Amino acid sequence: IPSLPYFTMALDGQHPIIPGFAPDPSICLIGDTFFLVNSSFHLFPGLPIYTSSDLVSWTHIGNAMNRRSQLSLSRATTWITPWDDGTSLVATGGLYAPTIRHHKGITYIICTNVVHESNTPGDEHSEQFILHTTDIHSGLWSDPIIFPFPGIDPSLLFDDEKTYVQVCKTGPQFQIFNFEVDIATGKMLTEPALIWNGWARSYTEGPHVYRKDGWYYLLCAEGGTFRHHMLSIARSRSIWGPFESYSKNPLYSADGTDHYVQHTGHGDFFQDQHGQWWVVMLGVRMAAGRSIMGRETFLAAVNWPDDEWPCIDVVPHRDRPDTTPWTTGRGSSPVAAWVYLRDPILENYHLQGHRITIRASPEGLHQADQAVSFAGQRQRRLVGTAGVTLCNPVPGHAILSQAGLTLYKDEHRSLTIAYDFPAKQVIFGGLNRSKSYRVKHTHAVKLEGSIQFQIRYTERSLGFFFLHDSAGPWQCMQLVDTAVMTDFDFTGPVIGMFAVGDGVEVQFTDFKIDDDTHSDCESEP
Ligand code: 6LW
Repeated sequence: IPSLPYFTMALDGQHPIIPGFAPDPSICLIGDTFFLVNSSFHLFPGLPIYTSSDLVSWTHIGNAMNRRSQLSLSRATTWITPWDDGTSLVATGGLYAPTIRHHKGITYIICTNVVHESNTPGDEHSEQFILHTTDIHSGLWSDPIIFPFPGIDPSLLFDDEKTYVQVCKTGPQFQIFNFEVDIATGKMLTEPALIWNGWARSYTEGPHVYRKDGWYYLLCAEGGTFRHHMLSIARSRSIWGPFESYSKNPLYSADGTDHYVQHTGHGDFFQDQHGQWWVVMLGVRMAAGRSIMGRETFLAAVNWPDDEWPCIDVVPHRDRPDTTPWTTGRGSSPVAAWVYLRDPILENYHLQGHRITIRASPEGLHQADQAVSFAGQRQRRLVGTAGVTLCNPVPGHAILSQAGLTLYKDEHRSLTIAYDFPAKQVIFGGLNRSKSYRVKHTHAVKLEGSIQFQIRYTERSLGFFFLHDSAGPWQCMQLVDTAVMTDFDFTGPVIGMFAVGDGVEVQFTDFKIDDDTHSDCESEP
């Protein structure tokens, strides 16, 4: 590995380069800039794009699925189903596992939209789609070219004049298929052919193919995306196989180790400007059974001598390393960071400067069938404070039922602190996957003027606070152990404002997230 200025501890595979709800990374180099994309499931805009020139400092520049007309996420709902070891899997539909590639001046993203037809687990279908842009900085992406294939995690290989799609066919067994595609139209030019069953033969997914030294290397994720997650690899002289599995598979896994970063897998290799190979992969930071940030993106160096198999170079840590290279997206576009749920009615939101107006929806956060009024941002730091001021709406608006601040994962799992207007009280509400954690606390407050809400978070706990009279002090409504929000799930925490009621406009100001200035109350239980 050459000694590059940016080859520091930051790149040891133990610090996320994209923290907080950043699974299934894919990356490509365009000129001197790296572009990285993640899955986004039920969030709109979808498919966040991050850039970096040194692999350490990352900027969230925008989102590829950024017009409501591109695709509907109305069935990006969440199922809770039994998982192999008696726990439950929290599976959210929507945008899964994109691949980003650049070819002849055009940047492509190929991805899957998983549509939960109903609220019954198993009742789903998936559609694959390709987006492209001729200027990735413009944020102007095409409408999707949609093609049916019963699977997930499509990838693209530009191979001389041909373009191939590799995709995981789901079913009782997950297998990797390959077919030739007309990249301009999405038309399949060959029948899909099975090219690999995987090494572990357990949830073999997330395929990417790389041409190197006359070989086609096929990298896959296996073992399911949680405890037994891994990367495995095979190679062939032909894209159609036969693929020979690496004798030292799994190529990388944290399973069975005591490393702080667990569930590592689903990755993408790439070369930097100097020819050095790297891998981006997903993982979770796990401390005492808690991994509140969801699946995040990690980077590690890859040693890949000519004609030999690659080797992923991770420096293991048992404890949380003290420093993190994340720069909280310095220079990131504030507009890029805002997310809504599924198919939002964008006219209901005015996010200008520090003033935010949200038109309340009749549906609350626990519903997913229609547009729910919510606007938030991904939690990026393990320790921080999110806060907002709720301005007293026009008096007499009894039809406004609740407005406040929430840490939201999906319609089954959220923690909220809000003002309940008809009941004239501050209300904390908490719901988790097993519904074992279902609490509600109220505190009578006659609202005159505004009220402030805060969520203070650490790796272990979440504190829900409010301040009515700005002279203080802050009052704590509830402290929550983060274990109640740690699940085998696909998504991650998003913190934002919500408003439930009948079309009333609610005014908020001064929304902040990941604030690291310490406040006067301790949030550790
Ligand atoms: C994704 C699959 C996976 O489609 O999780 O970790 C699924 N791997 O490849 C959902 O993100």
